[in-house]
Amino acid sequence: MKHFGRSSRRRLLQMGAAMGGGLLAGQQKVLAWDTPGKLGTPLGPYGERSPFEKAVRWRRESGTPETGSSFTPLQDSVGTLTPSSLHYERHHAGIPTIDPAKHRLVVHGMVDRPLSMTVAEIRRLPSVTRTLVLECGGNSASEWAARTGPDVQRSYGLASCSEWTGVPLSLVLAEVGVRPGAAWVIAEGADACRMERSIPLAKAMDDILLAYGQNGEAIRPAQGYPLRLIIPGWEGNTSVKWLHSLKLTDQAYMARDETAKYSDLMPDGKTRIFTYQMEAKSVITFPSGGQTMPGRGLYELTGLAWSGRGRIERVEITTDGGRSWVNAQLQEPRLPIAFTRFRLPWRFDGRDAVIASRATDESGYIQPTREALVAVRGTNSIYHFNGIKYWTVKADGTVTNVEV
Ligand SMILES: Nc1nc2c(c(=O)[nH]1)N[C@H]1C(S)=C(S)[C@@H](COP(=O)(O)O)O[C@H]1N2
Ligand SMILES: [Mo]
Repeated sequence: MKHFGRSSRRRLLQMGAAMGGGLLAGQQKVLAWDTPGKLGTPLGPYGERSPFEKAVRWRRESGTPETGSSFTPLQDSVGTLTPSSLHYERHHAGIPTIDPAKHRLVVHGMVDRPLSMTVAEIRRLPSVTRTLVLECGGNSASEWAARTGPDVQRSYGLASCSEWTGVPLSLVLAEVGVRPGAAWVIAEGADACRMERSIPLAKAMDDILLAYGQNGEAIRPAQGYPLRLIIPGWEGNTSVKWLHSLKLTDQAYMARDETAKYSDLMPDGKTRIFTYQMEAKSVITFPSGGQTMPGRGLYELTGLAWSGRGRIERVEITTDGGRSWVNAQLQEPRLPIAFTRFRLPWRFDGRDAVIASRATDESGYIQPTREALVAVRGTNSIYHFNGIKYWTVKADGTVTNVEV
């Protein structure tokens, strides 16, 4: 066990102690290595995963194949990053094929010096790199309904975490010279629907990225190649992909995706709009809906927590339906607005268990119960569900979604 850090070693010892020493009890001893005598496959120009690995995105079409969503298999994820090939996708008009040499970003409207820039020109500017979660405002929409999604992929998979590289938007805005009276930036994508969102100038001056890099290479076509907005902590819809226009205005556009969509009908008949902020949220990924426990014994219960407001401060776990809660271990470093992996040793003793996680972020915000959320927002909402998520582990080892 020499290769484990001191704290991991201590945890393994704790887990060992928790089950009376035999951490690997019941597993067969390896008597001899199976050493194949033939050469492996040759080197390759671009990597692929092992053919034994089968995790894939689950796709939901909304009318046509171009206008759907695909969901990250969170149940298969380890660590805190989402591989680019498994990043969730949400397209309103398919994935355009854009030649970066022909692409332009135009910054215009209430500015002193309008600019048209190539991607190469943007990449020459000082860049920053940040690991950030991107979550669709409609993630976990099924949780508002009485009959919830069957597994963590379908109910939580519209969230992924990547390392993004790009140029701060504030830098480009300083170059063009924002005119007095300008209060909004209207971002528009180059896809067939010309997706538009209105972004308050204060946020544009704060931490928005004109991103061209994802996990160490160019952004994938599905994620907005060659250029997209990355708006930290805000609903994914605002992070406009295939970005080709930024227009400074004194008013919001009231575009389709901020009025008809991505708005929340409240119980009193009024609609909340411009609900940009994503709140603290967490979910247990193992054990989770659709999985089957291989047997009784010691396991590591694990999952992901994140918050649009900053770092995750604490994740508590219940295995008795919410009667008692204990703190999970949090994987360091805990980056703001990024997936934080939590873990807890747990013994499945063959009795029904109702498990859930509850996250607290650095602002002190505590993830609410579904009931508390519904009491304020009713059940007309589609977006911004972040209630505590319960799974039932049945005596026979099957894991299901709790129906409310
Ligand atoms: N131009 C454009 N930008 C877009 C979209 C789109 O359809 N077109 N979808 C939005 C939505 S609803 C979300 S949740 C995120 C999804 O980003 P991803 O596909 O990289 O995960 O992009 C946003 N930006
Ligand atoms: Mo979205």
